[in-house]
Amino acid sequence: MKKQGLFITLEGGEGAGKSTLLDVIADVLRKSGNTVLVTREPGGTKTGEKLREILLDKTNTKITDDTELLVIFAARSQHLSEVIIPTLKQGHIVLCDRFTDASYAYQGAGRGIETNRIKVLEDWVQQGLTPDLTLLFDIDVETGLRRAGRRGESDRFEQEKLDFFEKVRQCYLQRASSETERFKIIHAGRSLEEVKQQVLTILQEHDLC
Ligand code: Z5A
Repeated sequence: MKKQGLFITLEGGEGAGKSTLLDVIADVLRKSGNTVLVTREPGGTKTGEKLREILLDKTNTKITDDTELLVIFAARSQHLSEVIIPTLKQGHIVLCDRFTDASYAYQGAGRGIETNRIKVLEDWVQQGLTPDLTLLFDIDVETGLRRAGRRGESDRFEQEKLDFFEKVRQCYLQRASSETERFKIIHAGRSLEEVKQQVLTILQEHDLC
């Protein structure tokens, strides 16, 4: 696919502060004259949001790991066709809360699905399209879960044990160390002001503000 826009993704474990920073980043980018589409995964389309409800519903106790992965990629396929690719083709910025790195971290490392099976779906659905920049909000698992817990009721993923989230974190860090150009790590355990400053520095380094 030929694209002219910029595809930025935000990744990280529970309570890392992605959603909090999403609006801040969009604001900064818009003030610098960019047109920005803010979206999320799973979700981002009418169909995708319905699939998200199924995925996060903690009463769905019988969803198998493979079903979970396939539903996530079904939502992603719709999201790419309906929203992400057309927006990039218009030359705009797509700012997406989670994308395929999350599938490797949660379904791969967390659930134990083989990486090459995820890669097959990635190649099929994305046809070579990958994020240009990924901000990884890294936080120690216990602090992140404590923060997320303050929001109230937990979803199906948040029912998992500490060990699951530790595997997710290590997978993200490992992916970041193998793709240092694309990934920028944010030390998300720090104060909100410090986290914002780290993000602004990265955006400046990329001539985005
Ligand atoms: N998932 C998957 O398994 N595979 C995939 O391929 C994809 C997703 C795409 C939904 O994602 C779930 O989907 C997710 C993985 C799975 N698992 N879960 N759970 P989500 O992104 O919508 O939900 P989330 O990961 O649970 O996001 P989150 O817990 O909301 O994290 P966050 O957005 O990074 O955190 P936040 O809401 O911005 O902040 C949490 C709290 O901390 C909040 O009260 C803030 O005010 C506070 N906060 C934020 N920053 C700070 C600082 N710096 N200091 C102090 N307090 C702070």
